Amino acid sequence: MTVTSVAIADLAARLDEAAVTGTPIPQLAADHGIDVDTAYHVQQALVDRRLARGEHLVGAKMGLTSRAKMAQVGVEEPILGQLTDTTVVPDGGTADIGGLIHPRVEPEIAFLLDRAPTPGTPFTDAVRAVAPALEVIDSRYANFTFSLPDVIADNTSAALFTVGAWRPVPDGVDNLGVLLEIDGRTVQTGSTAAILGDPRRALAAGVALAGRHGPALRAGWIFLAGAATAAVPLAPGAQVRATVQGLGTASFTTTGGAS
Ligand code: OOG
Ligand code: MG
Repeated sequence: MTVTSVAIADLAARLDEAAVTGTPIPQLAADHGIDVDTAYHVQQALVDRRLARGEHLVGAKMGLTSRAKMAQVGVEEPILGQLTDTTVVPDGGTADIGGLIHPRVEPEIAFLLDRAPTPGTPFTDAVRAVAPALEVIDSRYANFTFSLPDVIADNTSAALFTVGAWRPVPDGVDNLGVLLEIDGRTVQTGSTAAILGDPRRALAAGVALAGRHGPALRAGWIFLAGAATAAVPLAPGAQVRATVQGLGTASFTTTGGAS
């Protein structure tokens, strides 16, 4: 089925409005014949609406790069999304989740891109620094339930993120312990080994997806490799902290209330 550019713009508008108003919507892909390729076009139209409102791209994110994440949402394929400046929460700062629908938080590892990586760029050439990170995801679909094209169109559920202090790239990033704490209690533990066996593979996968579906990754961008553990529901007034072994922590406190 051919999906017209009018239909793509309309679906992007629906997803955008769901995010802006904090109102969940039904899944779109099955009813509108949206395949993976078209879903990335919807994602681009959605992000373009935000850029037209003055937001700027600051990075890209992988999703569904670990078994724990795939199992949690029932989608078994890594996906690529886009990160804008208004979704950055400073490390140690306050994350306002009041306008979100059903936010969840997950621990991440972030890469700072030294140059625009292309297929075959060695990891140590592509990446200038690494950091622990937190991502708040918030599916715009009712019940946090979606198909692969649905979640791609919804910019991979991206909502907010925090990056801790950048560190030089350590000798290995492939087997670092990952911890997620809420209010001082450990709620998830894992290892970066869960991220495609080695989070460097997440960058390679992101480069490949960007090559097929754009936009190309850029020098200076932040790249989130995808959570090593399942995501955890997030309430207001929570103190949230991710630790990645050897890299330190990223943290925020939540305010607001789920609408
Ligand atoms: C999709 C986003 C997944 C990750 O790190 O795996 C993601 C979702 O779970 O809603 O960001
Ligand atoms: Mg994530």
